[in-house]
Amino acid sequence: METAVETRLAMYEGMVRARYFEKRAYDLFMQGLVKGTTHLGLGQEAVAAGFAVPMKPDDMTYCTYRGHNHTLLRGAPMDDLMGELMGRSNGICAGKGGSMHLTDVTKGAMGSYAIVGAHLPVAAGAAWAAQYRGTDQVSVCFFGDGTTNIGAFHEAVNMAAVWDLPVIFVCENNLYMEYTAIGDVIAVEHPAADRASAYGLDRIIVDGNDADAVYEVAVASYERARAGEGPSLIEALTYRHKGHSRADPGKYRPDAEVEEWLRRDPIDIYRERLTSQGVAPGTLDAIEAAALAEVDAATEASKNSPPPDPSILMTDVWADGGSSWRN
Ligand SMILES: Cc1ncc(C[n+]2csc(CCOP(=O)(O)OP(=O)(O)O)c2C)c(N)n1
Ligand SMILES: [Mg+2]
Repeated sequence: METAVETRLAMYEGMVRARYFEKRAYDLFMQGLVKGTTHLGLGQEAVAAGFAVPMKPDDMTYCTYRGHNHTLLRGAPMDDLMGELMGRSNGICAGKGGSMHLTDVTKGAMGSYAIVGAHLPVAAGAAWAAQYRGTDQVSVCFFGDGTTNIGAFHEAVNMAAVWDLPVIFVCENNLYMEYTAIGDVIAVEHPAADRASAYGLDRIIVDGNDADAVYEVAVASYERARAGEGPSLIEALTYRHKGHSRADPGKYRPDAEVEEWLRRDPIDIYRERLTSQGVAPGTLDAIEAAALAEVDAATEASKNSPPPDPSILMTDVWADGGSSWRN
């Protein structure tokens, strides 16, 4: 079935908002205004848009430290995300979490996890809760290619398959871990897809720079999960435009490879496709201008917000809002 133009414009808007947000985050990092480290998903926006747009509001997203785009696209307010990156009190976690810990439970953004692989069993557990309660929610878990060499990946995928859990495991294969190419440390070509059969799952590979293609596999996996047919393991082929984190120039990557992937920019590809199919360029220009204005406003709001007061240091440490569990 043809995807509605409103849906496709929502994906374009999501990708552009994520792109501008992260470009600004990079600039602010270089100015010393973003504290701690940052891991940008520049170049990987089509994966975030293709999965987030068809989700229902109470579905759950679990992502990694490279999770700005996923959290933003679930509907977390941009001001609050920018404030969090800058360690300000307007931040989504009151400035106490930073770039690697973006969370907005009210929007189903169930956290960004910095320990590689740790969130896969958590996402499977959330899916188990949804199955037990009969809520019809799906749990969507994003992770990188390198994560497929972590034990928790195999434990979570196996358990999810055995129990038919409504969880979608999405491997964003950007070809690299921190500084090591995934191809140097696995015996198969496709880190997630080539392991799927070990858990009785289909081998699914999608062009992660094509929002329409991602959307299609996302919708199919959600339908399958909601029908009680169990998990999906999807490998999305993509590339990060920048280095692993902070100011890493990513020099371990061959120039020709970087250039090739820059030519396959998911936003450029989608803009060209939409206009060639009859969307007025002015419509897309307006989306871009609005996104830039939103980023400017979020930057200003966050610059004007004070750092968190030291008195909140021990609040929100545990689910009851306090820290008494430590005693
Ligand atoms: C258990 C664990 N081991 C090592 C690290 C250090 N580390 C952080 S990111 C990363 C690479 C992960 O690569 P991948 O899964 O491909 O994700 P990407 O960064 O490419 O999105 C490593 C080794 C960590 N955070 N957690
Ligand atoms: Mg990777």
